[in-house]
Amino acid sequence: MGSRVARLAKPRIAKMTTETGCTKQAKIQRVDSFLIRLHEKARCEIYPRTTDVKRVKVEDKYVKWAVDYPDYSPVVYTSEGVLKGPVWADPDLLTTEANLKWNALDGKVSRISHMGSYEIGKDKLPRNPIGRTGLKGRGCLGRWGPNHAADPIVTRWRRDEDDKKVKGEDGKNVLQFVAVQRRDNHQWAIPGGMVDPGEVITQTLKREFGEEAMNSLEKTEAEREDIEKAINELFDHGTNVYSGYVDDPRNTDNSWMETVALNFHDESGSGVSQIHLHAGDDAVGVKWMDLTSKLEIYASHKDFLQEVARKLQASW
Ligand code: RP5
Repeated sequence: MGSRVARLAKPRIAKMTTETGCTKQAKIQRVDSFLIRLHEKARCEIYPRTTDVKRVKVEDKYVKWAVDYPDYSPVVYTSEGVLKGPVWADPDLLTTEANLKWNALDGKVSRISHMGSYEIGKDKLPRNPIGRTGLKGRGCLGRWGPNHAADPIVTRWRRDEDDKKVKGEDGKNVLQFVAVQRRDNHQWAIPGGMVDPGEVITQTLKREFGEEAMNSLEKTEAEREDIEKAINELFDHGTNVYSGYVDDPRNTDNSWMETVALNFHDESGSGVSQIHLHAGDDAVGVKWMDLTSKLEIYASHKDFLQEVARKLQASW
């Protein structure tokens, strides 16, 4: 697909930050310069975790809702698992009535978007802030509207046997990040996860990193305490990288992923770098991976890593 980019309305990050109870260390700042591409992965033909659910093709020029597209007839799909109504899913608004509070904190569930106020269509369903995806319903996402996640980007400088920083082709030092291999599609990714209702972002970041990159769920209590201590130290100082829409292949016209991505950098190589990595929970692999423009990873994660490389003046 084309590489066109769209600059979006300034996100209402500050409001979101207080409502999700973000702690001081992980304070979110607005990222004005971040460019969001027209979604591409959110228009992938075969819907994830299915073999035969095909999105209707939406050409670049028809992605934006503002462009008239009277013939638009998206395929309708919500997975069986979501329709069974687990705790993390909303009622099915295509078959039942429910009074969900759009663009607001709805009990403990945040239906507030980092992208500003989203529209509600004539069908009374929230509209994806980037535009059409070729699929109506929730797919395999639980929430109508934004589904909030958090992404911990843990980095260190790549070093050689003599402990010297390794340089890339552009003469800049090479950064590495902790990457996990996702169980659902085997793609490499940042070890992020969904924010539970009422949970603060720092809790999500620590929990997901512990479960996916350190396998904390399968450790003894004593080992878990050690992991917790290491994670608490590591996650003490984070810098904001991005907050907003994610070009996730699971997105639909009415449900989409949003994230808050923070960078936890081990400058000296004596902190995180010493942590023993062990894949667990939703991850089947974990490793330190070089940041480079050649990376092929999940959703919009490459964009977040490029931003980290820019901030730390690393090779890309
Ligand atoms: C992506 O999905 C986010 O950036 C985050 O990494 C991830 C959260 O979903 P799960 O890993 O919990 O499936 O959009």
